[in-house]
Amino acid sequence: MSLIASDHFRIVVGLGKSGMSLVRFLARQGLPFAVVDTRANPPELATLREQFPQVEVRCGELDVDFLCRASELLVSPGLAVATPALQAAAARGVKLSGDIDLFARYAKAPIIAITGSNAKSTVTTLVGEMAAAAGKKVAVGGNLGTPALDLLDDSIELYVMELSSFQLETTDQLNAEVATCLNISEDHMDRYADLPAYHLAKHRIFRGARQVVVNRDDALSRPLVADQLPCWYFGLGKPDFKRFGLIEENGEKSLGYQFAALLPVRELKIRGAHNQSNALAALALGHAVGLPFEPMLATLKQFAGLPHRCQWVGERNAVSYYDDSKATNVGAALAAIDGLGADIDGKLVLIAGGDGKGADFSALKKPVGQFCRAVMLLGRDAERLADVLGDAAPLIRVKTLEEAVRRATELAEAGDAVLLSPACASLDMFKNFEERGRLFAQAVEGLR
Ligand code: UMA
Ligand code: ADP
Repeated sequence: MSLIASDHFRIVVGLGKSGMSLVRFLARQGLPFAVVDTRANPPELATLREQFPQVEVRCGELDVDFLCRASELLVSPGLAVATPALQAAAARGVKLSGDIDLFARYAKAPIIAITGSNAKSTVTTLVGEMAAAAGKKVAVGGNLGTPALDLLDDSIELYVMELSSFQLETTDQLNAEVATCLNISEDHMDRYADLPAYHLAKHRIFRGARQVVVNRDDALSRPLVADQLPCWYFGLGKPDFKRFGLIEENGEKSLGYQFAALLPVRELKIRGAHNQSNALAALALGHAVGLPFEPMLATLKQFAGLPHRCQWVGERNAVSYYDDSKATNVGAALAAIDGLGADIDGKLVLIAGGDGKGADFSALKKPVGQFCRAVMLLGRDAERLADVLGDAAPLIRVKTLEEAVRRATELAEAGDAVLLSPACASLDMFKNFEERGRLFAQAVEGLR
């Protein structure tokens, strides 16, 4: 029995990675559909024309009358549901949906669903590795890596999904076995009217969840769900019944569950309080689906972190260089400045700036004042950052990442760290955060 009606005509909105995964899925099911994209030349156009020449594609401004020929629009995450043409179609009775909704309808194995402003990729990867270590046939993806629909396979025993607020906007019922919103801080304020609107999108992850994992250090992560729903907590405080936390005994901190220490923090390769929180979240999620502690702890001991997340990339004259290019919002940069700042003997020379996505940078002023020797300012929102940072630290405007690394190196003293943690997206100057990180590492490599 097909789970979606075959007599309905659908339109895939957007022809990027998600759009192309939708095309493959609908074609596999033999369902009728067309594709639209607002861009004149969307990234997957050539692939679509080559592999599915029979599919109608319309590029350019969205035509509401055409959209209304569909019973359902499958909207890519890059387009907001609030887009006027999509809203006009919805007002005329067309259903708005997305790839994650479809994925949830077809997935036959339990889903671990992970969202949050930061730490999604780290925790998703960790839980995926824990499940594999426990011998499960696991599929990992979503906002990270492989699009959700491309993961569907009836032999899979567990799905571990990173989901963005963009994907959740079109997700009606996810029905996850366990869902979590790891943390909430301001991000994507160029897409959402305000923080509550962004929060609302993220919390759609809890729809139909059978269990939830809650960060007790972040009130905004707490879902509005029925009291009887099984709930597992994590946080940096002392754990209690059904809680994961940090236990301190004889001056040594350990990850713990309920009243037992599980693993000394010093055995983790990932550094900083934020990463201890991430390790605890991963343990809570794995425990909720019945993964044994032994393989989960073995995974934690081996996991060295993902590239571009506070990644050590080199040392010159007793100055360390860290690539935190994935810090595309203020919350992530705060975690790096506070975490690394408290960890090193010297001071930080920070490289920040880029596309601020409408964020309020003011929370950066205090930690910059406390931990930074100087700040190199780069990219479109450099002046907005400068206005907020004021006299917290000397501010130096630079034009390129290479210049930023060179000037930072001139200022850094032995024991200091040069930290690329931009608090901004990269797209004003780079292809993506990976390219920004790679160029930073190259500039460090090129230092004499
Ligand atoms: N776009 C248009 N017109 C359209 C459709 C898209 O201009 O008709 C633009 C969007 O505004 C956006 C870009 O095209 O700037 C890409 O959008 P898309 O929906 O085609 O993106 P995909 O290629 O399908 O990739 C998406 C996720 N991208 C976004 O949400 C922007 C990818 O996450 C994800 O890996 C992929 O689906 C597979 O699931 C990337 C991302 O940046 C890594 N995510 C954001 C983040 O992590 O902060 C949410
Ligand atoms: P996401 O997929 O949500 O963007 P990542 O794991 O890729 O999350 O990390 C993104 C950024 O957030 C990195 O700069 C990383 O150092 C930082 N980060 C990781 N964990 C946390 C946390 N618990 N709180 C705040 N920032 C974090």
